Amino acid sequence: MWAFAAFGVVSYGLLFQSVSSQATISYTTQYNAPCDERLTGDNGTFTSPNYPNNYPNGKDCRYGISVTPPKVARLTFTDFSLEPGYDFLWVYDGNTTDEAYEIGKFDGPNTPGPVTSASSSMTVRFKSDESVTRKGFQANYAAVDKVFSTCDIGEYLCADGVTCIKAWKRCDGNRDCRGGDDEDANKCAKIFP
Ligand SMILES: [Ca+2]
Ligand SMILES: [Ca+2]
Repeated sequence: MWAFAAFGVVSYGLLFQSVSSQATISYTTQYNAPCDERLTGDNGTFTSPNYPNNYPNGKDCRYGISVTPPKVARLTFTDFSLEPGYDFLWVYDGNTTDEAYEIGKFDGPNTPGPVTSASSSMTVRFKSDESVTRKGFQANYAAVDKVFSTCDIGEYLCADGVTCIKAWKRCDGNRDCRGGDDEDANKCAKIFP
């Protein structure tokens, strides 16, 4: 009898937890629905919310792009106008918004040049603040072949295969490569035994 009662309380507790977390997830999804996008084709187009009309205030949108490996993604802006200094668009290499993987940050009225990832995925984040809006942006992406860099003498090629840094920046305590492989503890130990 007591054992059953206790079981009933536990299972009720679990049920309640799972219902409330589902409610949280669907609320979040709905809130971000007009804004977050997953783009999984090998090419596509996306825009800021409401484009070609002005974007709303207080938006924080993620566009997750994945192309077929070993291809990488090249992003090309066809229109661009954000409030300078307050509304921003960031581009990251990979499925992340970690600043170590940032490959572009843009604002203002000028259309940025193309941005290419080093991996098969790319994340674009667009954030507007609480006042003043502009038209926003329209962008295309396409799967392209990765072009590996050949670094000059005196440079180090990062693990992404495309970024060259000055050789003296290797193992100097600052993360200069995307992801920070220039500071890899094992490799640095070999250079300075
Ligand atoms: Ca703004
Ligand atoms: Ca470094």
